[in-house]
Amino acid sequence: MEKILRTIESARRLLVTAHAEPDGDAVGSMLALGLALERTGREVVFYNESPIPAVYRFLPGVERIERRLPEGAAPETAVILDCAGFERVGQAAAAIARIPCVINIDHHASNPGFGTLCLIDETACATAEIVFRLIGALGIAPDRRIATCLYTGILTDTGSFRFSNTNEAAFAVSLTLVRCGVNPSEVAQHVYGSYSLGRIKLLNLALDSIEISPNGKLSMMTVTRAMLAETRTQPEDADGLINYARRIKDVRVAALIQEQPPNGTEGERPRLHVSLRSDGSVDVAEYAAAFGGGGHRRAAGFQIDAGLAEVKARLLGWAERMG
Ligand SMILES: [Mn+2]
Repeated sequence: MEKILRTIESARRLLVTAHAEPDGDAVGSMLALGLALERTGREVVFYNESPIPAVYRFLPGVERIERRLPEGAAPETAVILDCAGFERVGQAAAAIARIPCVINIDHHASNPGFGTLCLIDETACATAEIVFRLIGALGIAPDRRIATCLYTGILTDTGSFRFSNTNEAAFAVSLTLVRCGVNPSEVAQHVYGSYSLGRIKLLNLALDSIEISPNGKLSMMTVTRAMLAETRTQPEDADGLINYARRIKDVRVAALIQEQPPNGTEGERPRLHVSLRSDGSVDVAEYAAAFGGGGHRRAAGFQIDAGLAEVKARLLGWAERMG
């Protein structure tokens, strides 16, 4: 923490980024830290390779997030937030690796500790909790904008204070953030209040795709490109749909298998992204790690170059081995 504070204090130009296909913690953490650093007169580039999900587009500063690294920006320091592995920043990983100092701030237990400096606290409920502490240690009092970003990170990563990572700090930090001007009902309305018609139609198709393993321990939900095209939705509209598959009685692990957007090469087979959620009795991070993925005991994911049928067969085989 001390070294990170000194490094950030001495930097004039910084890049803040988070994992591709960002969730509320990724977007909230990068905006909060970036806005706080700008308040102290530093130049900040906000970068994320993916479109920001519609439900997070209300966040202050969200219009500043670039999907391409601006040419000639030359930041001295990059702060990578909420990334279980360096490659999670996406295609700009190689360019970011050339930035002289890379700071890795995260709460995933599987984080290998990449970067020049790292601050990994797996007991933190969200990366936003760590960013809150960091901003405080830099002597910056969060204003309403910064507080709203941090609160959104904590709210979404704890599943509205329902998941097992909901700790004392989730409430203590949230109390401070509310005192800084956050309006919890307004944030909840943005994040959970409204679904577009397309997203409801996608939910319908996704629910219809649910398959359960013969022993009832695993549920699988599939979102294909054809479903997105039919409902005129974007990949990020599938965010959170896995929770429906997870809530089924007696299911221990839910898997969301999602076809990835095309990479532009002719005749390519869609890559699949598999998100896993567990009730805590099965370590899904361990399973994901076998495919080069990562995450937490109860929430993890990986990418795989294989057909849908093959991936389903593998998952079903795993379900059979769940004691
Ligand atoms: Mn997180």
